[in-house]
Amino acid sequence: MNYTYLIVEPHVLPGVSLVRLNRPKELNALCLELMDELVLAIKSLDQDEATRCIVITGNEKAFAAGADIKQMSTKSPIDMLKIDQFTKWDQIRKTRKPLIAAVSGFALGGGCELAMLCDMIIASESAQFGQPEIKLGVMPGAGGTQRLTRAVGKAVAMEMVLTGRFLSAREALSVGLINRVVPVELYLQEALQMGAKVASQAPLALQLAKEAVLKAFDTSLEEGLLFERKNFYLLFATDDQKEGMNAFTEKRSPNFKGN
Ligand code: DAK
Repeated sequence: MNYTYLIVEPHVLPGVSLVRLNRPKELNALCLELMDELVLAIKSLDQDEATRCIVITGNEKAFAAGADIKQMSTKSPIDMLKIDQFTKWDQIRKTRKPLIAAVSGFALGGGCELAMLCDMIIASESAQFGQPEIKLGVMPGAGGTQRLTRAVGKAVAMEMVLTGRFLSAREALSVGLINRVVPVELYLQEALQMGAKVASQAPLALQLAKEAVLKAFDTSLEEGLLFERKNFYLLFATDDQKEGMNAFTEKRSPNFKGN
């Protein structure tokens, strides 16, 4: 598949595929066409057996500066309803494989929301995270009030959402929004290495573990523990559970096959 707004590099490392947002002149603003391509690319990698982890990145200057304001500015509520962007965002949210965002430069509005929709975020020292929609007379619409608040707590989320203030990478790390900050020249490599570490684990265990962690966001502790337990039991039906435990006993590296 040829993409206009993405560069997709399958299997850049064993089990790791890379999706680069590629609309550099517009700071990777997430126009509708880019979002369509992103949904397609992620869906096809999610179905690709040789991909066990997906890394999403932009470029040094911008991960993504948000939804395309120029494209959005003339839309009516009915246009928005018909375009139904939420379904696309939901499709990305339902990706079974782990998603890692490698962020440098601006991650604003929908860009910050896209990074937060990923399971982990590796940032360069120049990364800036923000929800500046308030300055446009609107508010976040793709998780910026919900995922952000769950990640950083009410005080920081309110400040970001109500004033539009950006967080530096260091601040984002200190409030728990991201996993790691590294020098600019290393952020992608670091994210890919993290991806490779993830990809070396048993795929079904990854899928069920991701599901269980995400469950913690929308359930009670009691229900979450029950969900976790069922996923845990289920993994004992996999070949990879036998392989992982046998490999430990035999003092060798496991060879996970995804069954
Ligand atoms: N949209 C369109 N174009 C953008 C853009 C954006 N979000 N951000 C930057 N650009 C374009 C600029 O217009 C400029 O294009 P030209 O004028 O050269 O043609 C080019 O990228 C370079 O930008 P600047 O010249 O402004 O560069 P600077 O370094 O001076 O400033 C900046 C960088 C990131 C601080 C600035 O560009 C900026 O403030 N950008 C807007 C950031 C922002 O407000 N982002 C939030 C957008 S609202 C939804 C899902 C999600 C959303 C909504 C709905 N549904 C599921 C329904 C999300 C909404 C948003 O993200």
